[in-house]
Amino acid sequence: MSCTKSGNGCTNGNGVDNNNEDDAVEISTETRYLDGTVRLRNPNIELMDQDILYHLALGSESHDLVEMFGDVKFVCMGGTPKRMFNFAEYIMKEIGHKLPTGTQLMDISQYSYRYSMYKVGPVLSISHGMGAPSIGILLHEVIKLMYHARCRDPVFFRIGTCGGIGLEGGTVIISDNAADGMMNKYYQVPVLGKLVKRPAKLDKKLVKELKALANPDDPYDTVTGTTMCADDFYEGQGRLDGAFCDYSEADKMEYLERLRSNGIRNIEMEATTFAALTHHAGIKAAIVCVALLDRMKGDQVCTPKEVLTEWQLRPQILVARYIKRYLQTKGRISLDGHGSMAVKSPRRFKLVQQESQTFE
Ligand code: R2B
Ligand code: URA
Repeated sequence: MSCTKSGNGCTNGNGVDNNNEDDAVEISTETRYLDGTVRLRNPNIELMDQDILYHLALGSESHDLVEMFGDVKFVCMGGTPKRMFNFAEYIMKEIGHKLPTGTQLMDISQYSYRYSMYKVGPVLSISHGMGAPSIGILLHEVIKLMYHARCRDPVFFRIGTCGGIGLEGGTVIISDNAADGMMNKYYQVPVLGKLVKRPAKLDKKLVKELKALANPDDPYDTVTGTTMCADDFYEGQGRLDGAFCDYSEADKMEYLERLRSNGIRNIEMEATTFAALTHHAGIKAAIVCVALLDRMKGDQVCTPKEVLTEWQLRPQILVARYIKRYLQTKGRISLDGHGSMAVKSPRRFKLVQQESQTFE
């Protein structure tokens, strides 16, 4: 592989530019080597003699990450392990990927007991849990995984659920922007006692491509719009049914109307973190969610389970169309030669598994 690893290209990432409406993520030499492999914006990693991806139960010296993950092109994330297992099975059928006889899908991160990860040819399907801290930790480790595995120009998707704003349950929303509960289009996180703000930007070209894949015959609407990311399901989303509520229904409706008039079409809990960290890493990314209810009409999720299960397939269907179309145009609907558990050092392999297993 022709990738050079000299230079660090590290930036502090403090600058925020809300007005730049570039269509695509900037893929610069800071975040890419010439061959398209991921370049980390952290000079420390290549100086370490091993990098333990603790919450994934993987390590750069215990596992042969190039052999295991080098062919990954799409990383799909969603909240729950079950949904992401189902997605792995679904995408396997869609892209015609065959498992060797006598084998089955395995949760690669099972010994972490934190996230679940399945690999189906060029697709990784990973659960991210709920909220910014959970998806943030995962993104740090998955971006490093892309680097160690020398994946080329990977594309990330979040396949999720949300509350719609003036959109009925079952509607699919492709996020073209992400904003927090104060309508700031950035993700902010305290680092060394200072608030670091990172622009929460999504790839507008990818949004258009996804929207174009919505089929007029789909028995539901697919729309684009700004997604609000809350740090809480109840008060943070203006619900009246949490354990606490110090505002009236009129206050709630006034807030939701304000969101709606600012182009916000749905509320969930990971959009700004996902958009900001992928953007900072120069990774093309998109968020596709299904609304479980219209928040203008209520707060409780009371749609029957079977209906919710069908609705949750809808973002998966759209993302699968994108992946299939990509693989068809590249003439590789299924790839061989990568993907089984490849141990580099049995001693370190055992240690990484034990460490991930033992500690909280
Ligand atoms: C959507 O659903 C979850 C809360 O129920 C949260 O992870 C999200 O973004
Ligand atoms: N997930 C959320 O975060 N909010 C909702 O209203 C529904 C799903």
